[in-house]
Amino acid sequence: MDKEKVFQDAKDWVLEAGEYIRDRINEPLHIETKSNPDDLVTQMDQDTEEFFAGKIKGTYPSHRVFGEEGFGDDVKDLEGVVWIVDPIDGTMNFVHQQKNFAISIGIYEDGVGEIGLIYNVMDDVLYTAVKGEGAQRNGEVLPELSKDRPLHRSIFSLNTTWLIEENRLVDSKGIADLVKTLRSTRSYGSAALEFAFVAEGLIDGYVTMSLMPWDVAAGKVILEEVGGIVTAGDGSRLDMVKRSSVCATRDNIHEEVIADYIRLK
Ligand code: 2AM
Ligand code: CA
Repeated sequence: MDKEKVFQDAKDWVLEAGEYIRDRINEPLHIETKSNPDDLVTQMDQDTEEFFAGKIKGTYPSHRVFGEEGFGDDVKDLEGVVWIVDPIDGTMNFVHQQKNFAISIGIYEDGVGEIGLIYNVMDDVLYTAVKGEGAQRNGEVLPELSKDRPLHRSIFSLNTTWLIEENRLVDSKGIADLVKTLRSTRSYGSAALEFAFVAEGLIDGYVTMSLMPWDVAAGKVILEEVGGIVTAGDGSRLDMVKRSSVCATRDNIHEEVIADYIRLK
């Protein structure tokens, strides 16, 4: 693919979609639920994904679209160019707070993450990366992350769900030990923004036991461009077509977190 042109188009479309959402943020929402009563989706999630699918297919007919709301293709592998799209990441924040949500787009070619964009819509902050060319925040280069700070001086974002003993995915005692070791924890409610905040150095890591590819795709590209490490919770390579656990941190603490704290069930 023509990486520069695809990047420019993606950026234009993300900003356009963001402006559309901001203009309508105070209008009444049409909310439905998906897998459970807390799994929310709005007309805005669907309209925004439809907007991207239309732009992508109209401009790049050979590219595939892998999106949360199903307006794209039925993607089972990452052959060729695949746009992995979350039209609104942090839908619960969108519904309850009308802020703290993001548009997330990762563009992969033959399985390799080449372009990542995360747009914090209400704050008008755009994080971008092109593989091999570094990452930026609103056009300003994001520096490489510290390799010195130890785990006990680190802040992680983490959902408290993983501290509940009867959760199905992880040994909560290991996560509780991690919380005790860390300087502190945060919880932002948008995986994409959590990756972006690690890349920006606001937090040092993000650990979660269940994400879909569209929650991760852009964040992985952006974080890796500033020297961060993104794997599944057991340290293995992320499978970008399946649900997975995720451990995304600065370089020097990643192994320790995997080896000493995350015990997947
Ligand atoms: P969403 O808002 O696009 O659905 C909330 O902690 C984060 O996890 C959000 O990024 C949210 O994405 C994602 N998320 C919510 N429910 C999820 C689920 N069942 N599986 C994977 N990711 C989920
Ligand atoms: Ca979403």
